[in-house]
Amino acid sequence: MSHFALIVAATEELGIGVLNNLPWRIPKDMAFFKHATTVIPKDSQGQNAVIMGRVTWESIPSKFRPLDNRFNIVVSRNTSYDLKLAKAENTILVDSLEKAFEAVDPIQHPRTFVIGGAQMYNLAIQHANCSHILLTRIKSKIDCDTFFPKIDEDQFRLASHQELENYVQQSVPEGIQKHKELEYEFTLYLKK
Ligand code: FOL
Repeated sequence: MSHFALIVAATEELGIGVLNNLPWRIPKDMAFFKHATTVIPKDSQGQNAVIMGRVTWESIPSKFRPLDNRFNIVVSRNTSYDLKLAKAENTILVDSLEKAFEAVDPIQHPRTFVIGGAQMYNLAIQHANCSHILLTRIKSKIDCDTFFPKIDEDQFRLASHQELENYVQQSVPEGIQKHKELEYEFTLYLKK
C-alpha cells in the first residue's frame, strides 16, 4: 500500500467529538475538508479514498452519505453492518483498517484519507505509511468526549503554509480565522 493522510479538526486539548458528533459547525472548515479530500494531484485520475470508522459514517448527515466524488470505505467489525445506502455506489464495508488500505488501488484512488474517528485515528497515526496530517486547530475551549492522539513532534513536523497550499492545490487562509465566537487555523504536519 502507499502512503495516506489523516484529516481532522481538533481543539488544543485534541478534542474532536461529543456524543458521536462534531462539537462545532464551521462551514469554511467543512468546505476545506471537502476540497482537500476530493482534489486529486495533477496528472492522476480517479477519485480519492476516504476511510472512516462506523461511528463517523453514522455521524455524517444522510444527505451527504456517501461523501460524493470520493470512494467511501467504512470500517466495522460487524461484517453484516447495514450501511443503509440511499445511493448504492461508491461505498464498501470492511472489517479492519488494514483491509481498508488493501481495498485502495493507488491507480484508481490517488490519495487516501483517514477521516475518523478516534479509534481509526489512533491506529492510523501509528502506521508507518501515515505521511500527512491535515489538522484544523480549534483555538476555543470546547467540551469533548472523544480525542485525537498526540502528534509526536519527533515523527512529524509542522509544514509551512506554502507546503499546505501545494498539497491541497488551492489557496488557504493563513493564520487565525474566526467563525462567530470560534477561532481556528489550518495546519499540515508531515512525516519527518
Ligand atoms: N476534518 C476537518 N478539518 N473538519 C471536519 O469537520 C472533519 N470531520 C470529519 C473528519 N475530518 C474532518 C468527520 N466528520 C461531513 C460530515 C462530518 C464529518 C465529515 C464530513 C460531511 O457531511 N461532508 C460533506 C460536506 C458537508 C457540507 O458541505 O456541509 C462533504 O461532501 O465532504
